[in-house]
Amino acid sequence: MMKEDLEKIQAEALEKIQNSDALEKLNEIRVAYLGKKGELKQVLKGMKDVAPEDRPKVGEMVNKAREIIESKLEETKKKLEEAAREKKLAAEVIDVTLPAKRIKLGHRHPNTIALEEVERIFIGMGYEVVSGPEVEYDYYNFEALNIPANHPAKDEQDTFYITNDILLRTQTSSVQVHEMEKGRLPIKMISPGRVFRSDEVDATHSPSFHQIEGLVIDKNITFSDLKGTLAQFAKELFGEDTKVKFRPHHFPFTEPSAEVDVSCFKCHGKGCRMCKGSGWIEILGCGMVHPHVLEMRGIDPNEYTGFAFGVGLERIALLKYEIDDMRLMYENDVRFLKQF
Ligand code: 2NM
Repeated sequence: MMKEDLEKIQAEALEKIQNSDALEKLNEIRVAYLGKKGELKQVLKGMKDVAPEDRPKVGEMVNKAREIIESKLEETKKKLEEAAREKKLAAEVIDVTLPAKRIKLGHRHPNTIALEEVERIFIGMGYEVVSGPEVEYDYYNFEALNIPANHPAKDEQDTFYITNDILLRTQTSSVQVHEMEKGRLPIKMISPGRVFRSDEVDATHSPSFHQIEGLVIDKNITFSDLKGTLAQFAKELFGEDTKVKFRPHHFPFTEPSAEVDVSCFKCHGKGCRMCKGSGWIEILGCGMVHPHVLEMRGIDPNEYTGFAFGVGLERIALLKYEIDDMRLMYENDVRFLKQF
């Protein structure tokens, strides 16, 4: 009788184990059959009705059934665990053919992009890139450039003085004076760098901005060389169909001097907001190096001549990238920078 009960319990347990599809269910089955109040314990409770001589045998049968159920539970548990692991691995498979995540790179400042573009153009024409000190003697910034003591540019309103004769350079021509001083000719250089002027901040002014000045000194350098050079520069910077226009101007360090306009690269001369309707945009100042400037550096103006030009880097960058406020250039807001 008891044997049949046991066999029935065992068969039932094994079937339930066989049909279970989750680890939690196995646990429920374990409790229901092998637990403190489980089916097998109930059988053992019925031992008191079993004849004493049969009790060891019944005990052995119960143990046997426990072992069988136990091992089936264990075996099924392993199977379910293995299945769960396979499922997890399948879900975690990496598809190496998927496109990679976009890598976020930093951005070059529009000033840097414009500088590298200008440098590339002049290096292509055989120029050397030279830098010099931002803190200068009055002599290199003004006097050697033929700017006399009473010149308005020397006013404290315009120039940051450190002492009476030491200042923050207002132009990078000072670098070119140092270069001429070395006495190595010919010279073919550009000097990009930071300059300082005591200006109020607004959409087109800053007390600290950047300039690129150029200087060529050799035998037989003429105004035609200057025109050809700047025409080529304008074409490379703003496009092949760009025209240049030279307007007479005055600088103390060049004679003759000119301001240069380029045909508007936006409207191609028709007139638009960018060129304020004129079709032309002013981009730089230039001229033939004043004989007095050469003489002061010990260069004989009868043997050597030269041309020079100066261009504002921010101005180029603002134009090229159509930025309408120079202040944006100094704020380093990533939302601004990442557009370039
Ligand atoms: C300009 C315009 C015209 C210039 C002159 C010199 C030097 F050193 F050779 F005399 N360097 N740069 C120059 C000439 C700069 O900036 C608007």
